[in-house]
Amino acid sequence: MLVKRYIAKDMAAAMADIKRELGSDAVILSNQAVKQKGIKNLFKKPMLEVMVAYEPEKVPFRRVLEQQRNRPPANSIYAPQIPQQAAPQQEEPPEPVKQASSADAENNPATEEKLKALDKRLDSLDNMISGFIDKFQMVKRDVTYDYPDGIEPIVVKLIENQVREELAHNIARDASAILGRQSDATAGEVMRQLLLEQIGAAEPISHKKFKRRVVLVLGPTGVGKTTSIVKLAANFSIKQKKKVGIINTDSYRIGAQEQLRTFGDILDMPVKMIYSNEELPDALTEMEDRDIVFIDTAGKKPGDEAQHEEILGILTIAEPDDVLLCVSLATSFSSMREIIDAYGFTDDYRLLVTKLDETKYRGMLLNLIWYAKRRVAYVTTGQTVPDDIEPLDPEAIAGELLS
Ligand SMILES: Nc1nc2c(ncn2[C@@H]2O[C@H](COP(=O)(O)OP(=O)(O)O)[C@@H](O)[C@H]2O)c(=O)[nH]1
Ligand SMILES: [Mg+2]
Repeated sequence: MLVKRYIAKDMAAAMADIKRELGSDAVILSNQAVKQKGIKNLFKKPMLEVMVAYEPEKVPFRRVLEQQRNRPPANSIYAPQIPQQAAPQQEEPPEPVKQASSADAENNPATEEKLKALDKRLDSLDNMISGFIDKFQMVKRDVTYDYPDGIEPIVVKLIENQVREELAHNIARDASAILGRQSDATAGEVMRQLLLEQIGAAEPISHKKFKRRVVLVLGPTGVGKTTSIVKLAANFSIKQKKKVGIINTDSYRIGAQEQLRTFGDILDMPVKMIYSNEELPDALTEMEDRDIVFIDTAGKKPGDEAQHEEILGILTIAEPDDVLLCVSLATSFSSMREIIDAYGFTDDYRLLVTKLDETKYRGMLLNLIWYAKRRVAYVTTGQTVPDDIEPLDPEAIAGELLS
């Protein structure tokens, strides 16, 4: 990764330069106003300095050649640092070679798709292996469990649906105790009731009249935060006729900003991009007339200290009414645990569980609720905006777990 400095008159000009030069994958590291040196600049407006990180291999080859040939654009004073490995000596691009280079591979959408598919298969393998281990342990311990009639097949079913073994047995033990006291109850009924208790009631966003609601959405990269915000924003504005606004604090991916702006235009709602927490109070003031304001955030690696600080800053400034932690169900239990642990510092949140369509195992949802000890606000079931989102339906989930 290389870092490059841009100086421009404002953020819009800087972004235009960055996008033209480095493409949509460039990541903004920081921005600050800078006074230019020299007496002639003494009374001029300060310029904006933007630091950008980028992968040289992701800068399209054509752009590297253009950078070599062209002068810097008029509104940015930067020193082009053309990376050695990306800058060929010859003027013309070389003849295409049969074997694709790794840089080509990274830019090739088909290869990216393949990598994503591979990632998914690894996650599903991880889930399958955990399931086998659970089942194996279940068989091993079978002899030591002495459940009343009808409980054991349900425990097996739950484990087949990828409910953690420990959790399935906890529920079975509670059910056994209840059945010991109430002889007229059936095992199926009691287990279903205990599952419903474990799943908990849905807690979607509840908007009250004359009070603006601020909803902060957190979670790792790629889980579906932005897509879910767009789905919710569309539902609230189209179906419930609410005035909705979106503040995007994810200034890292330029492509993602464009995606949100496009949706904002289609839905005719304000979308405000901010580049640091200092801009948040003004952005919130601008959206004072809205019924609901969604704050989208950047996802970073679990345990990232800078992210921790940034989120704490947003929590303090925005004082959100709802904090939703986005977790994808198409993840292994160990990854889920890592995410929940990483966001432990935000004490009062609910879950927004995405990608239910990517796994048939509803046990993962139960495991997540059990480990996080939080209620679920919404689940998402696909990529279609605005349809593929709904408040959690505990009855339906319990039904699927028992089928
Ligand atoms: N299959 C499926 N894909 C989803 C769902 N929600 C989001 N996605 C996809 O996940 C990818 C990342 O979504 P995005 O909203 O950009 O994630 P963010 O980085 O958390 O903001 C996009 O390709 C979305 O279309 C879902 O419920 N099901
Ligand atoms: Mg996003």
